[in-house]
Amino acid sequence: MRFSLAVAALAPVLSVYAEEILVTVGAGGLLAFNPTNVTAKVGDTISFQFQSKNHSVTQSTFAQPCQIQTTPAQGIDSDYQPVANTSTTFPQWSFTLDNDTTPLWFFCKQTNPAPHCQKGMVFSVNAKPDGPKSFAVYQAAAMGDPAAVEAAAAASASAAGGAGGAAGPSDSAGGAAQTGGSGGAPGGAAQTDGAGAISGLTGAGSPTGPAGPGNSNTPNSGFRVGGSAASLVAVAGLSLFLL
Ligand SMILES: *[C@@H]1O[C@H](CO)[C@@H](O)[C@H](O)[C@H]1NC(C)=O
Ligand SMILES: *[C@@H]1O[C@H](CO)[C@@H](O)[C@H](O)[C@H]1NC(C)=O
Ligand SMILES: *[C@@H]1O[C@H](CO)[C@@H](O)[C@H](O)[C@H]1NC(C)=O
Ligand SMILES: *[C@@H]1O[C@H](CO)[C@@H](O)[C@H](O)[C@H]1NC(C)=O
Ligand SMILES: [Cu+2]
Repeated sequence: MRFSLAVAALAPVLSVYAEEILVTVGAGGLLAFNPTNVTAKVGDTISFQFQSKNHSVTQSTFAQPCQIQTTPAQGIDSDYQPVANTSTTFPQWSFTLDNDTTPLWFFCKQTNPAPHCQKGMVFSVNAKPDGPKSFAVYQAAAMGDPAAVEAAAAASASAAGGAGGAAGPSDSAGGAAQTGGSGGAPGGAAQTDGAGAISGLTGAGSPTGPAGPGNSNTPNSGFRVGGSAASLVAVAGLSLFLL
């Protein structure tokens, strides 16, 4: 990856304006993300807190809401994040946006005992409410509404060659992903997906584990998770700016 002084000069500006957007997953035992859709800008971190059951945040395309994206790049994926129903700490996973002009689409890949995606457990970033690729159409298509399925396919076909879901967290070439605050507890074997953006995805320790040294100010960590909850952090793109 290239690193330029011009980019370095921007880093303080970006960090001042970057926000952390919090999204709960399965809050109240529901099969839902809350909020269901967010607007974010380059440098913002979208942080998911898994509050119940055994959900995931998995990137799809607009056209196929309940399948992980495989082209033009492998979709990012928190993988399953089980939460014991007696747990008082919750796993967390996040990514940093490196392109805010292309909407991103996500679903929960849990299929046991029934597919959560088809029950509407989907989420979007920067979907345009009034465009053909809206969150509402995406969710309806996920739930199998025939008109929405058709509309999703048509909208994707007409966008082919253009966006196509190209730019996203999975696209930051070189995968300068950096683990943020992982708990210091044992048992957290690093998991590597092999795909670009989540090459740095690292499993944290157990949810009850004490915060480890990873929680302190790692100089090039684009995102930091406080507290003792386990965290899985895939930071794409922005970490380059903070090197
Ligand atoms: C979470 O769900 C996955 C997929 O259904 C399953 O393989 C895994 O065992 C579950 N984990 C727990 C702790 O229930
Ligand atoms: C907790 O989970 C177990 C099985 O995983 C279930 O049998 C039990 O009813 C749950 N308790 C509550 C309070 O939801
Ligand atoms: C998108 O999320 C907002 C809350 O952030 C909600 O008010 C709105 O209804 C959602 N859009 C759709 C289509 O569900
Ligand atoms: C964002 O993605 C779009 C569509 O792939 C692309 O045209 C645009 O150049 C990207 N923007 C940046 C800043 O990379
Ligand atoms: Cu789910």
